This record gives sequence, structure tokens and C-alpha cells, in this order.
Amino acid sequence: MITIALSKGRIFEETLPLLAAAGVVPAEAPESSRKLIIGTNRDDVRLIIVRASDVPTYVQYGAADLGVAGRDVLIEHGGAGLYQPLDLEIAKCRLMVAVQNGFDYQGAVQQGARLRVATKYTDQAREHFAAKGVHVDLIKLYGSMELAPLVGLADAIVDLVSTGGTLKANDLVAVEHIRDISSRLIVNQAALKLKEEQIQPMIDAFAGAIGH
Ligand code: PRT
Ligand code: MG
Repeated sequence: MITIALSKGRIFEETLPLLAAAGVVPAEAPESSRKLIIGTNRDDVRLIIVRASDVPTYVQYGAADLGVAGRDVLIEHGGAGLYQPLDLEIAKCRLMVAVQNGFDYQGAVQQGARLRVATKYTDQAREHFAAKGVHVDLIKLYGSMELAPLVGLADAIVDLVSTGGTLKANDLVAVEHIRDISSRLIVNQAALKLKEEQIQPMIDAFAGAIGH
């Protein structure tokens, strides 16, 4: 049995064509089912539905053989025990610094001000501001980062941006690009050795589907 860990939403949707290329069709959609284990047309393949940030953990411990996770999540996780053979180039976005419209970010940085930054991505934010020599107090949040500058919790946020619609709707502007993000196929290293005959063809099918 091969177990693949996916999160609901954009990662599940964008992984569907890649699974199809490997001959795997889920028996139901996670949005309409409450099941956390979803069977497929193949007796030897099942999907488990977990939080996006938990995918690397399930694969690291071998509870799933394979998974799909954003680079944002993989960097925060650290990647221990994970083989990362493919950038799937799905669920693309950018990790950005954003502030409320009218806040003089460049001015504050030039004056050497200490900035309060709210984010879910504390490791990446710490590294980014340290490299620039900007002093920050990081405030860890688990979601809705866009709210923080509007209610005085933070001067800036570090968050993912895709269309820019969420920033715009909340009177925020992006002021710095930290990195481009896409999702990767991750594989448990021990599982790859033990179940190579099943796992390697799946990696090859995914690679073929993205034109590698
Ligand atoms: O939603 P939940 O709290 O359960 O978990 P999650 O946000 O970690 O999962 P999910 O499924 O939303 O995201 C999974 C992965 O998709 C992330 O780890 C990213 O690698 C990738 N991804 C791509 C995104 C986005 N685009 C994205 N736009 N993840 C989140 N967003 C959010 C962003 O945080 C912001 O709140 O969407 C909002 C901005 O979108 P725009 O289009 O308005 O700019
Ligand atoms: Mg989300």
C-alpha cells in the first residue's frame, strides 16, 4: 500500500492531474467528504487529507510515503528525513513583506526603526530581516495575518500573496519580495528504498506530467 498525504483546497485540486498521469483517481473529493482517508481506483494507493503544514510531518515519520507541500511549509519544517525529487510548479505564490497603505516602510528601515512583524513564517521572516540588518520583533500568528497592521498589532506582515486581492481588500501594499513559492513532491527516504518498485514509477509519472 502506498499512502499519499495531501491538503484540501488548491494543493489537492492542482495535484489531481498529476495523480491522473500516474493512473490514480480518488474515489471521492475531500471538500464533499468528511473522510480523512480516501481510497482510489487503485487498490494499492490511498490518500490522507491533512493540514498543509502537517504534510511534511506525516511523510517524515513514514505515516505517508509521499506528499505534496509548499516550499513555505518545507522551509519552516526543515526537511529532515524527506527526499524532494520534484518541484511540481503548482500552487504558486510569493512570500512578501506588506504594510498598511501610507506606512513609510523604506523610511522606517532607513531610520533604523525597530519593526513589529506579524507572521506564520517566523523562521523565514527572521532570516530575511537579519540579512537586511533590520531589527524586528516577530509576532507569531496562525492565520489572517492581513488583519494585524489594521488593528495596530504589527507594522508589517510576512505572508503569501498570489493574486494580491487579499492585500488590496485590506488596504495593504506589498513592499518586499522574499521568495517565489511553489509546491514540491516529498518522499519518505526509507519508504523509497523499501517500496521502490511502487514509488519510483509514481515519481516518474509526476515528472512526465510536468514535462521533466
Ligand atoms: O488554510 P489553512 O490554514 O488550512 O492552511 P494553509 O493556508 O497552510 O493551506 P492552503 O491550502 O491555503 O495553502 C497550501 C499551500 O498553497 C501553501 O502552503 C502555499 O504553498 C500555497 N499557496 C499558494 C497559498 C497561496 N497561494 C495563497 N494565496 N497559500 C495561501 N495563500 C493565502 C495567503 O496566505 C493569503 O491569506 O491566500 C491569501 C492571499 O491570496 P491572494 O490571491 O488574495 O493574493
Ligand atoms: Mg489557507
